Amino acid sequence: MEIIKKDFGKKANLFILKNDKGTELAVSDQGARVVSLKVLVDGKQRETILGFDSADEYLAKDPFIGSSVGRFAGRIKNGKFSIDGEEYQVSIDPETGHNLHGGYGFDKYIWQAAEKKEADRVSVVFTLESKDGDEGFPGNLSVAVTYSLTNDNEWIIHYSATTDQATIYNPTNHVYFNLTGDPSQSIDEHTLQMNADRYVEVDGDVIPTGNLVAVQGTAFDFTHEKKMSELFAGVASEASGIDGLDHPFLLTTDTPQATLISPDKKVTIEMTTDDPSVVVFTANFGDGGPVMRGHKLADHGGITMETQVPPGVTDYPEWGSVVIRPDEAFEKETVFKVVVED
Ligand code: G6D
Repeated sequence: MEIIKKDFGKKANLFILKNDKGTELAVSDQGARVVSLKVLVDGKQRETILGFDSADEYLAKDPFIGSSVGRFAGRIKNGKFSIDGEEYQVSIDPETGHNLHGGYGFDKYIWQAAEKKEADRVSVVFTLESKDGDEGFPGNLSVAVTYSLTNDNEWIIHYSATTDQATIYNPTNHVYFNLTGDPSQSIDEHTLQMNADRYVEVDGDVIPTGNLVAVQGTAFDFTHEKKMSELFAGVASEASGIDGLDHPFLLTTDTPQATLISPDKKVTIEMTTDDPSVVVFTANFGDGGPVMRGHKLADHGGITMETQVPPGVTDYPEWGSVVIRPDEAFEKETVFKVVVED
């Protein structure tokens, strides 16, 4: 296993982690993001995720693709939340009136990076200091996101954080999978299975309504393998009017909690997480997708698995806790295992 470091432009670096199976995971300190995950299929390298070729392109076209998201993944309604009875107002997007992905968030920064080699894995540890008052969030928050690649073809994301004041922290990674390797192909023919018994209903602004809906009998039932084309055909029945998925799913503890299979069935992603939910966003960009690696991104050209506490928890505290305190350690992990058919 090895790590190769390259210039990624804009003072950013690209780290290419290689394992003994010919798998390559490329990550950048710009946004502590994942840029590429290539596996060998029939002796040829196949890309499995969306990404751009330089730091510049991310900043110009879409800084969320593959990035670390923080301090809070998803939307905070009206940018308001409270901790121990004290109310906070964080920055809001003037167009929507809500905070999305922390506002001017972790995806925009160049993080510190340290390479690490161990017997069973190669890793890059990214760290960032978010100051008290950053986008209105309280507390000096020190965060670390470690990406590792193992010889079992596991891409492991480990999160840790400490704070000097009670604050909220709900990070995720915004990877989009497209297992065809071609961003101009939609994910229609991918198959998804999720051990999720309920989803969070959202309104037209993608704000949780407070209803947790049982998936059984709805278009959102992925408890058995289902083609994404079937979801897209059935999604009109859901109240929000969103053309695809942009919803949190509540996971059970049966692992792997999600399985995504390529149209040719040669590549499978198995997701296992400590988090209670996953936000699945099907890149519902219509004609508005960017040009990526020489191709225009198709509508539904990717699918995210944003593991996190469900957004909405700031209004519905019974959904979990995102508060971290000075005397508490914050640790969590998500694993995406790539299984390639021999
Ligand atoms: C997230 O839920 C959101 C989407 O609505 C947003 O467009 C995307 O990030 C960039 O998954």
